[in-house]
Amino acid sequence: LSAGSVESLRERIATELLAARERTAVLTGSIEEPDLVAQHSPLMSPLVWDLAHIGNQEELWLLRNVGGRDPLHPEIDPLYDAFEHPRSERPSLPLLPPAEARAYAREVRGRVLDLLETTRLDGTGLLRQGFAFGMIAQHEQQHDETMLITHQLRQGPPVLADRPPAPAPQDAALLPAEVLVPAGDFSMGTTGEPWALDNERPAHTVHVPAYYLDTVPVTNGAYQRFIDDGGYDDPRWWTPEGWAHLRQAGLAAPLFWTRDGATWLRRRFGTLEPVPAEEPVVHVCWYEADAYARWAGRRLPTEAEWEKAARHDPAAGRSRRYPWGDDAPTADHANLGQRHLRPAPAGSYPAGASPYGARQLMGDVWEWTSSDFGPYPGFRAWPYREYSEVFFGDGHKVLRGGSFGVAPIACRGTFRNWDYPIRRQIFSGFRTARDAEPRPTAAGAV
Ligand code: AVJ
Ligand code: FE
Repeated sequence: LSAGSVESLRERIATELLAARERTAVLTGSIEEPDLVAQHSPLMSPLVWDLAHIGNQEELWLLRNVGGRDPLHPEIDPLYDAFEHPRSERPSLPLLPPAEARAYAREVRGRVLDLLETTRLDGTGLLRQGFAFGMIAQHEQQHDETMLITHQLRQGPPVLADRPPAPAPQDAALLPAEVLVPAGDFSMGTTGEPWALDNERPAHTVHVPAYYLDTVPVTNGAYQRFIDDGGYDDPRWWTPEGWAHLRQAGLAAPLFWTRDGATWLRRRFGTLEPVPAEEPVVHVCWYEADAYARWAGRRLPTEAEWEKAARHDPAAGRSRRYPWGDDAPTADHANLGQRHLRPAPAGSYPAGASPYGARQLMGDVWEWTSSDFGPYPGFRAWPYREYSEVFFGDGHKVLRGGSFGVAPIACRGTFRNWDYPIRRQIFSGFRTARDAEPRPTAAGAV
């Protein structure tokens, strides 16, 4: 890196760390103390845990591993190690109270900004193009999305200021229902993206047979037709595991939906409102997405299909960072960064369309794929096994694209999220696909 680009990298890191901390302040500052220490769902940590965990990871990776500093408060490390205590146990731990958690995160950050001034950002390993700093800014933003999920699960009146919805799409009614992605190779994953995480690496060629993909995510209106058609009462559409889960958990509609006579209402950050038909459906589990797709005569896309639609540029014959190209997302490209507290109507963001014409692949809702979370060929756990490797082969399904609660720094065409197929407190939706050519049958005949 040239001296000039090292300096602009330093500035970019400082900006990203600040942006993450401002968002953390919104998520933890808008709420009363008892609500910071309470557990709002056994699936989530108390918000005050996320806050101190953010500071603790920052201290571990930047002050200790990069800076070689001694631990500030070694006795608190086990409290904030995500692998030491499951989320359901965290409220019973002797956690730092809110004022101390804030002071700790602030103390770490002050020292990190000093370290940033004196650190060589064009090193190797953790310091290759400032990787550790980028990883930590992403980590804070990932926990900010986690805290946003906790806000959504919390009962009681709203505390987050609602934001105006995204502008209504102009040409949604004119869009084709699906786009064709012709058969061919594409480059999946990345080797050169400086702040990509280990599970996105390395780049490798994948052949993808021709398929059709929904132009936009499945909407609430379309999902209501599945419900109205008895979709939750018909085992034909569900895998055996999905049907067993439906029965045991009593699934009848997306999470946060309630019926009021003939209308569906949803709870969104403390407000009960009619379900908007034109918005992508959110808060469905993988089993629901998979069942809807089968009911519609379709299927979920594989992870490779999703990524090819989002990144492959057929004219140039190469993969790009985002559906619209290589430039960082702006407010015209995608609904990201908690700018709106909801998905944007299907068909929004024409400037964010992919070369194949698919829209809203980035932002709005995480999209379930049919794929299990596993390593790419040549995967190497780095810099710690607990980010990805320990989750491989454990029944997690991959989600792609990112929700309205994902920050631009934590979103790329290669970014992989994962969760269990029963989970739906996350901002999860989906789109469907179908083969464009008949596939060989088991007998080998077409
Ligand atoms: C990538 C969202 C599954 O929250 O468990 C945060 C991100 N890893 N701290 C998670 C993460 C460590 C992770 N997900
Ligand atoms: Fe974490």
